[in-house]
Amino acid sequence: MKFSLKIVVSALVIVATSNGPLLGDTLRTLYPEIEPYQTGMLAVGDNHTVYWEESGNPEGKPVVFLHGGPGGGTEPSNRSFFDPTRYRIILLDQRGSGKSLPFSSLENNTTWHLVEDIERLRTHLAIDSWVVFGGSWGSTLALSYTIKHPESVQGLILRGIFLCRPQEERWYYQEGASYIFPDLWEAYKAPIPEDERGNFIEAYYKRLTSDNVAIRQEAAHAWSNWEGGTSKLHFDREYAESFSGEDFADAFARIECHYFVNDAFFESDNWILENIDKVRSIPGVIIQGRYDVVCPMASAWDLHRAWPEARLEIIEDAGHSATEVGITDALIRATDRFAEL
Ligand code: STX
Repeated sequence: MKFSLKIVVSALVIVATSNGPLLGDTLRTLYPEIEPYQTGMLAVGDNHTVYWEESGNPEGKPVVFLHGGPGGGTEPSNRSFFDPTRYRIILLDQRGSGKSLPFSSLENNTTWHLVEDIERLRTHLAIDSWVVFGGSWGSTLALSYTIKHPESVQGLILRGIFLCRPQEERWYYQEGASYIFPDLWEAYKAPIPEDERGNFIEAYYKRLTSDNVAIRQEAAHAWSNWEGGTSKLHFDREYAESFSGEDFADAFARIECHYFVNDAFFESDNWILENIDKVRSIPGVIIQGRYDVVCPMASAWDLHRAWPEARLEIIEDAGHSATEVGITDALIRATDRFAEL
C-alpha cells in the first residue's frame, strides 16, 4: 500500500512539472572533476583583484558560474555542472571571496561593482555573450547583471531564487526559518544579547566588523553555521561543517551581512521584479527546491509569475543546496539543453 502510494505521488509530480526525470530514469550527477587550462587575477580597480579560471573546451559555449553568499567563493566541483566537451567553463570569485584579494574586504564591494566586474571579465576573455549560471545569491547577481547587460547574456540557469528583498532577509535572519529549525536557531542567536535581537542583521554586522578578533570570529561562525545547517532537506553534518572553515566563514558572513544591511544596494525593494522586462526574451530556467528554507520558494514563484516564459522546475524533495540529488539532476539536464542553444 505504502509502495503504490509513493508511485502515484511521483507520477503526479512528473505531470505537474513535465520536464523532470521519468520514472526509471537514473538521476544525473556531476561531470568528472577537471582542472582549469587557464587562470588569472583581473585587476578591477578600487584596489580589488578577482580570481577567474577557464576549464572544459576552449572552443565550447561560454558559461560563467556565479557563486552564492555573497562571499561564498567558487570551488573546483562547480566546474562539474557543465559538459567539459561542450562548454568553455568560467568560474569567477566575486570581490573579497575565494581567491580574490583583498580577502573579505567590504570596501567598494556592492552589487554594481560585481556586475561591472563580470562585464569586465567577459570583455577581457573576448567573449561576445555567455550563458549565466547562478544559484541563491548567484541568482540575484545573474538577474542584476542581465538587467544591466542583457545583450551579454545568451541564457540564464537559475537555482534557489533569491531576490534580496527585505522580506526574504527577515524570513531567514529575523523570524520565519527559526520556526523550522528552532534547534539550530539557538546557536544563531547565542552571540547576540537579548536587547539587540530586535534586528539580528544589524547586531551581527556590528560584530562582524569589530576590531576584536574573537568577537568577529564567534559571529562569523554562528552566522555561517546557521546557513550550513539549514541548506539541505536532510541535515548533512559534513556539509554543515564545511561552512565552519576559518577563512570561509569570515568572508561569507561579513560579505553576506554587508549586502543585507544594504539591501543589495538596490534602488527599491522589488528592484529585480520591477526590471524583469529586460530579461524576458532571454531563454531561462528556474530550478527550485520545494523545501528550500534559505531561499523559500515564494521568490521563485514571484519570479515565475513575472517571467512566465522561463521554465520553472520544482524539485519536490529538495531544500536549498545545489548538491542535493534532485537539484543537481535538474541543473545538469538544464546545462545539457542550454549547450544546444
Ligand atoms: N545566501 C545564500 C547563498 O547564496 C542568501 C548561499 N548559500 N550557500 C552558499 O551560498 C554557498 C554554497 C556558496 C556556500
